[in-house]
Amino acid sequence: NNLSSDSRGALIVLEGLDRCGKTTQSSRLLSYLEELGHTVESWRFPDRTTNVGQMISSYLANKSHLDDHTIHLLFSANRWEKRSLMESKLKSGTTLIIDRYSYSGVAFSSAKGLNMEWCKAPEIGLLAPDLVLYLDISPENAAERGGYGEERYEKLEFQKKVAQSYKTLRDASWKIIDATLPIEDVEKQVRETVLNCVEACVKGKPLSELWL
Ligand code: Z5A
Repeated sequence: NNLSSDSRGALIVLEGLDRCGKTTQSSRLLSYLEELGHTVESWRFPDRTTNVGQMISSYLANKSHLDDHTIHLLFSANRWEKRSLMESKLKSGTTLIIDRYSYSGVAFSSAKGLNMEWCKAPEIGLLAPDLVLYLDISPENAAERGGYGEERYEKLEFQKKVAQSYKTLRDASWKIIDATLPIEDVEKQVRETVLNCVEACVKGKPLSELWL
């Protein structure tokens, strides 16, 4: 294609509590960017298809028990095993929409009481997102959506702690979106923010690394 050497895809991350609407918005954003002619892929972490991902999946389903530090490092390893593919996709012009990333890693593990700086350390050197979209919803509202499954973290009390961790973690660069609005209104805000970001990356905004 006609990409100049510096032109690339954007790394867009969606974060938020369980049931905030990440899956819904990822798939809508994917279709929207595709319709505009962009090359786009939608990914999610944990990637349960790898060997590490299967260990994580079994842990989340309460089929295995792991020390809190151990599972934290497995979540991080699951991102590291995708890092080089991520970089080559972005450099070849593919925009990646990612449902959960390092911020989930830090927010969920620190909500269990692990030290936040310790939690960030294994994420250093992973690719930094060009945009973090935080779908903001209170734990109570999210729980009302129903569909909390049987997985380990799907409990109101724990989600309250996660919400607190996200508050500590987020910075001014995050785009906070009111996730309690109707799906179409959330989508509209997501679209507006993402277009500027994709455009900057097409123009050659350099890739950077965590932890920023
Ligand atoms: N975890 C971790 O500890 N460390 C890490 O490093 C990583 C993750 C990466 C993985 O869960 C768990 O691993 C997760 C964090 C932890 N634990 N928790 N909790 P997952 O990725 O498999 O599950 P999830 O991310 O929590 O996703 P989810 O339950 O599928 O939720 P969602 O994708 O955000 O929401 P949704 O499926 O789009 O929507 C939920 C429902 O609400 C659905 O019925 C929608 O139709 C509805 N919805 C969506 N938007 C709206 C609006 N705007 N209004 C009304 N209703 C809506």
